[in-house]
Amino acid sequence: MNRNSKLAIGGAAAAVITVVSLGAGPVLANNGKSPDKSVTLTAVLSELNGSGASGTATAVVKNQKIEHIEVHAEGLTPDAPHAQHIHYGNDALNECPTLAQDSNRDGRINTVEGIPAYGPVVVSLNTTGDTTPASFLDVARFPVSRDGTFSYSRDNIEFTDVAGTGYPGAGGLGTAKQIADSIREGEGVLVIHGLDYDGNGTYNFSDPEGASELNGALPAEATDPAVCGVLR
Ligand SMILES: [Cu+2]
Repeated sequence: MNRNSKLAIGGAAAAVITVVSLGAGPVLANNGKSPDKSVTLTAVLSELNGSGASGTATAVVKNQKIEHIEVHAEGLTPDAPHAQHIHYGNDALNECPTLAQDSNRDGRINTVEGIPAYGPVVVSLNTTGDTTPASFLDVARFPVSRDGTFSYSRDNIEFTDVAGTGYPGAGGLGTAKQIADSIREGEGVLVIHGLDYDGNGTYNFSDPEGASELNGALPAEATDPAVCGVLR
């Protein structure tokens, strides 16, 4: 008995299997365009600078457009205009500021001091007309808080390229797509400005806060941030 017999696999040639690509590319959905990116963001707006104000915001963002946005706020300085914006910076914290950002330690966070936290303006939420950052202090086109309250809504606001948003290119330019992608990912910060620190009923230069660091033609009370919330 041959214990060492081996099973011979006689002479079978190795089969060569050739995989032939038929050239089928990836299946393109949506007629060859990339799929729409749509998201609904909400923000709870909390007071800054002891304003006592609060609010909520909701935004429906599709691709590079805000299809609809609503802002509701209360407890603001009555009968006064309130600049409001979406802030964002590629190199910002994408958060609301705290007293840690009060770089001159005067107890107020002015708009510029808040930029490391919330970034520059990328969308200006005016009531009519242009909504690019160029309109960020056009106080005639912002909501006025009757009795300290306002409700704002607007449709079809396009994102635009914005310089100074902290991207690596020249001037820190962010493209509309880069900025919109980040806003949809929850990095935009909604800020409402304007608070009457001393409660004398108006924004004025004679109060200790003086003129705005943004525009000497406006009192600081008109531009300091009053409420803030991250759009997530
Ligand atoms: Cu702002």
